[in-house]
Amino acid sequence: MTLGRSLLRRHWRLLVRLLAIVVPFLGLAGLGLWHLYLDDALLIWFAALAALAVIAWLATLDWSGERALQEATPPTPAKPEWTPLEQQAWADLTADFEAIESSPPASIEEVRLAAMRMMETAARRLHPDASVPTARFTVPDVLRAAERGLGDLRRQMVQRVPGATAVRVSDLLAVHGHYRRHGGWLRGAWYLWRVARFGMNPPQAALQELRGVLEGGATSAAWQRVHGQFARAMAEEFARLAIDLYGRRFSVEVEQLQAEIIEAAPEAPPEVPVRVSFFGQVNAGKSSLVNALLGEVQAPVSERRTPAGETEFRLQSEGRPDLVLIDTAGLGTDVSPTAEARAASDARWVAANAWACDLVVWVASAIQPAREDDHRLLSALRIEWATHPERRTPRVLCVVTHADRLSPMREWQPPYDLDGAASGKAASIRDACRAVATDLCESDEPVVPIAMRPGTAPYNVDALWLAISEGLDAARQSALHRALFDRTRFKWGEVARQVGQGSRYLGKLMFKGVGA
Ligand SMILES: Nc1nc2c(ncn2[C@@H]2O[C@H](COP(=O)(O)OP(=O)(O)OP(=O)(O)O)[C@@H](O)[C@H]2O)c(=O)[nH]1
Ligand SMILES: [Mg+2]
Repeated sequence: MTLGRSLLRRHWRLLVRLLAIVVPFLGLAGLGLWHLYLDDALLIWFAALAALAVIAWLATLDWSGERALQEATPPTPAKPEWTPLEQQAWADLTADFEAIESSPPASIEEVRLAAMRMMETAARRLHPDASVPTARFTVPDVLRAAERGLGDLRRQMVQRVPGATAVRVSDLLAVHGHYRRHGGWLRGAWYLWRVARFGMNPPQAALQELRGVLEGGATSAAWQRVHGQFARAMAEEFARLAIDLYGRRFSVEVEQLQAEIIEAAPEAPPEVPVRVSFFGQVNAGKSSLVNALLGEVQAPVSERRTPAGETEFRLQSEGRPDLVLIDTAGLGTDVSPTAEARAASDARWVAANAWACDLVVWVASAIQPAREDDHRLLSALRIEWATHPERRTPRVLCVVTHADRLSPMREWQPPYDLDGAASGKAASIRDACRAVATDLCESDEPVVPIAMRPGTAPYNVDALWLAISEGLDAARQSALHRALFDRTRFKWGEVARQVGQGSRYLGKLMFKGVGA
């Protein structure tokens, strides 16, 4: 019902035009032109036809921009894997898409100008500080962009253009040649026929002429709309390429990256693993939480100690996502004497941790209500993330441990209904979660209560798995972007390899010739 209404609201002018064309002919079919003539109703019928033609013409007029508003194509959403900055570039380009749809470029020069304008918009947004932002790409990047653009175009043609794979260019040239040679004759014959039919049956000829005019108007309006939408689709495709180009997304092939990952760990799934960092105060329960997650799985895990002193565990198990769990050292051990020394140590901590993972699990103990360190460092992380919209930021998830140690202390009979909060324990757990949410979390970040009493099965780990899996898509995008970002940094080793291969190729050319 609503769909029908919205279609009617958007396309009522088209409907009026169609009715204006169709109704008189339906009338003709019912009554017959001859009867109209006999009943002296032919003039009335012509008058009705003229009135409908006027209505159809009025419907094509644009009253105070209302039509543009009603018929505007809804904006196409940005690609989910883009960074906030790339999403902004897409939003900037929306004005261009609308302009192109309402007046599509009519010449190659106009297409070139529109393309340059879009590239400039994307480049300025993605490289605001560069002196020549439009030149911020490498030659292999632009070749890769062209390869993808042309590949997409080929796919579209093969799928959507009838006869695209059967009709050769020579066939088209032959048709064009025939038309140029014989088109004049054909057009002349058509005009002759139109004059002749006036002699044979004047009312019918007049009707057919009128219908031609009306239909011509309707089809040209429809054609303009199709033309505009096609131009917009092309512009959007081009803009996607431009954003990927200036976002350096063509610098590394995802397939190449995956091949490297398989080479590094043949037994692992062929995707960039999502890195989950566990931060929190000393004794908050970070290591216990990592163990609780690892303890859930049957497969063995590999453990690795990083130079920074963290321990990384690769979690690989049937039915669980491929994750690297990073158990970090507790916060709050820094006893710097001065504010400057503390600020410097915070900055070092942020530099080491802000971009090292795709999901942050902030572990806060329900029985350690002093959270200044957590708040200060998490805020510092958020500031670092906000100042780099060109990168994908990790999601944050808060976990409240030691739920079993809340009052009443002696009671521990999970599971608890935290929404209903019937018992005193459930109310305490809920209050602890609210306190952590207020102290540390932003509105859309989940808070999961957990209890890991030594010697007993951990409570509520399933809810944590659920929260992790809900953020997993975003975390995967972030993992891929982090890997791409690391790979596009300048590397001396790669340059040395290229120099070696280039010199070997030159040597071959000089001593053996091209075919060697
Ligand atoms: N009762 C109870 N004890 C817990 C819970 N979580 C952790 N513990 C205990 O708290 C102590 C500290 O836990 P850890 O997991 O080592 O804490 P951590 O955050 O890794 O500490 P650091 O590595 O020193 O920063 C251990 O004795 C755990 O058994 C919990 O939910 N309930
Ligand atoms: Mg620990």
